[in-house]
Amino acid sequence: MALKFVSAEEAAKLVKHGYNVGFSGFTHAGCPKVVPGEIAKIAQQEHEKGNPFQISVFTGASTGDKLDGELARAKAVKFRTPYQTTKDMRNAINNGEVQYCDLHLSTLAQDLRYGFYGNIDVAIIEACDVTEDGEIVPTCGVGISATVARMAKVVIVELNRWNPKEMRGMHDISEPLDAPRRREIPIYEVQDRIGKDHIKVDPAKIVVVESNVPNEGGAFAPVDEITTKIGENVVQFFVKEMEEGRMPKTFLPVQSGVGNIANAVLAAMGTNKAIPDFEVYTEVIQDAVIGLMKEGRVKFASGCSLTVSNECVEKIYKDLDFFKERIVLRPSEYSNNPEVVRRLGIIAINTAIEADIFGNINSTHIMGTKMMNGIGGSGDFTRASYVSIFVTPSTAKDGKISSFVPMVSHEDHSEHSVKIIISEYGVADLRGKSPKERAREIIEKCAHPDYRPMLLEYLEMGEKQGGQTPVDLKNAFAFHEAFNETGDMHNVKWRK
Ligand code: 0RQ
Repeated sequence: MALKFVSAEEAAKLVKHGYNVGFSGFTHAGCPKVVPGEIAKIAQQEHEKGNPFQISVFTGASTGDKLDGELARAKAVKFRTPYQTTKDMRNAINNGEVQYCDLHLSTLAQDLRYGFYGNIDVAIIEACDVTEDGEIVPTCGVGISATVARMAKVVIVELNRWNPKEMRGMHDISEPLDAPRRREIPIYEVQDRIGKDHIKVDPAKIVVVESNVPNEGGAFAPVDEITTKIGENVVQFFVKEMEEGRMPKTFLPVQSGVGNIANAVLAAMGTNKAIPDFEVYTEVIQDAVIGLMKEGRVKFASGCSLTVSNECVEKIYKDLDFFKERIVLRPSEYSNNPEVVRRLGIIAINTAIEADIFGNINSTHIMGTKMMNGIGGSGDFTRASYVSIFVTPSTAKDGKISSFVPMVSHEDHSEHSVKIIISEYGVADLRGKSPKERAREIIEKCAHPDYRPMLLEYLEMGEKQGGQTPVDLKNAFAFHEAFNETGDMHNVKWRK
């Protein structure tokens, strides 16, 4: 059956007000780049006529500006899940225009199948190839594509020729059975493949839009003094763990979060030869992994997306035979699956916005209220990992904010899941410690020296209250209040 080709403008008309729309991709990688802009135009035209036009947006993770940015600026989004990172979507969430449900990324595809959000009306999938019998080959990100493409009544394929169709073979696509018939996920080693190299749908529901648009991958910030020190501290921790027999000398697969700090940590791991050549089982594969793969330091990477700079993706495309043997891109419910994470003994390294002195982590909210990005995959990995690590610079905003506070203003990862915290000052090992012991460990090893006396003072006030966890409720948010009132946490005032 011949595929139906239409313009982006025509395809966008298939999306109606009130629809649930599922998009491909994971971070900017693999997201559709031309149809969302046309949907935004329709929304603006309808709004000008006084008509409502808003959709619910379901994706693997965050997306690029051509998706979240364009739709948010056009006020075309009613509901958004599970993760976002663009400035305009973040603002729309924080000013109440968009209802945002921040979700563990591994759960969305399954929650959609279980009907928690209703049907998917239209799926929009970026592909490097599509065949007449309905085989769709994704590009740099997979996310929830297989599920939304299967569930949707209409599948708009953005055939983006910027990506070579020889990418076929890099993906491993399947969907698990739903409860109560789910079986084990047969990934026993990082490189195991359990699915197909494409998404398969009924070709009758496909319409194809051709495009040729580069990815939106910006370059990483150069590694600075603080991120370098954090990276070195992570490496020192691993070396000690191996020396003392708590981590196998052959090492374990690594997950690392997204962003500059995570990239710097991986780079530090690659440089230090005390760390053996290692494997990566993660969600986002960043530039550092690709560089280390070329050097033979990273042996294999399983991920959900190639979240790399355009310069880096071009290198991958020029050397596809090499990279197809060393990279597999999976749906997020496999790349982030807690069953697999626990089985493989993954080392989870994620970044915190703030940590409290008991080891609770806030990954998402600034001063407890404003959404930054979302929990992403950090929870999928942290809870199930062999050892969970959170990294953060000891301060933010020129030292006016301490990343270590008496009580987190929002909690994403609890003290029960967090094993190690690392800042540029050192490594706090929370394993086997009571809350009081953890507090001293975090203050002494990780907090900025400026804030240590204040944190110790708080701890002593808490200890006077008695109990297992030395919390002083009157002063638990004194650091945050000082920042909100004076713009600087140094000006903390205790309530007596
Ligand atoms: O602000 O952007 O204005 O400069 O937060 O912080 O230090 O540059 O670090 O880019 O790695 O982001 C936790 C947000 C860190 C990210 C978070 C301000 C700081 C800066 C960014 P500016 P940095 P990063 C894999 C796993 C949750 C999801 C996750 C994240 C900006 O890593 O979203 O882990 N993680 N996913 O100044 C006020 C504080 C602050 C603060 C930092 N205490 N108070 N502002 N900032 N700490 C990815 C996926 O799931 C796809």
